[in-house]
Amino acid sequence: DSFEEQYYPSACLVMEAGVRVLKRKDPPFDKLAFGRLFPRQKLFPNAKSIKTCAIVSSAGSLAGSKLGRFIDTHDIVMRFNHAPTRGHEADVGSKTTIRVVNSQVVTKPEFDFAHAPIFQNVTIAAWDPGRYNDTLEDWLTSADYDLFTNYEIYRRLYPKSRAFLIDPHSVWRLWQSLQIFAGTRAIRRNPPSSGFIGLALLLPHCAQVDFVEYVPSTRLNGRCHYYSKEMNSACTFGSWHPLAAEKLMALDMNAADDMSVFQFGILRIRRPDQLLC
Ligand code: NCC
Repeated sequence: DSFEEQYYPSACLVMEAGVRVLKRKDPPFDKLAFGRLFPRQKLFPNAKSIKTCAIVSSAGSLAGSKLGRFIDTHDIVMRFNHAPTRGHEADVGSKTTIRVVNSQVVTKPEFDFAHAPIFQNVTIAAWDPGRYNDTLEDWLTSADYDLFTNYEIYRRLYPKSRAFLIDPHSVWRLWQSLQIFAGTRAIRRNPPSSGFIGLALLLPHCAQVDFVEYVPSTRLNGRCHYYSKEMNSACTFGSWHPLAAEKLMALDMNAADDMSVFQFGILRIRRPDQLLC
């Protein structure tokens, strides 16, 4: 096989995973009372007016970046888990449109998902991988962390909230896309990180995504998060999630120059033209 035949744009692979939120009409939820908890709205109601999006990783090297103002200029700003903005505005901005949260954050008492202000007045996309190849029925009883209980509490407390569950099958399809990209190099048999899931969820809605401090810049400082003092390089390079492969794939999709990526810490990913895929 020639090289030409084997090459397929990474952004197309990510789009084809079709990362999505569950809807009321999706079987088996169309027949289950639980499915009526899903919001009727779309994930992004004003889809047509979205031009630029920013994804803010939680990386320690955002500390001192002064990227806050740049981040806040985007139409949509995505953040992860319980990553705060308060007290860090200069570096990470203050606007939050959507939070992608993992099922530990929904479940563990210390995050107080149903009441903490950080999870209010933003769109929530919560995910749990379940087991590879499980059906959605299985997932309801076999999630890694039972996110359903607190999701229900949250939705009943705030019926107007925009809190969605990510289709776990689509998370595993994204893992498969990552494996196709990695080729013969083996990747971890664990789901992608919230960061990569967030990118795949956002890209279909956004012509241009600026992913901040995902591929590490020269500010790399060994810290896990910008909001804590914990030192742990595994947060950046991965131990459980196939994080290094995700970042190589994201870099493969990048359209910005090296100065932007490695000095400023901004990766620019364009939604691929349908003709390209
Ligand atoms: O740390 P976490 O990730 O919340 O970070 C969100 C996303 O930012 C990117 N990141 C983070 C740190 C870093 N140094 N470099 C990065 O690129 C990653 O893309 C990451 O996904 C998660 O993905 O949900 C994760 O969640 C934490 C943890 O559960 C939550 O923060 C709640 O405490 C996981 N850590 C542990 O379970 C100990 C982490 O593995 C993945």
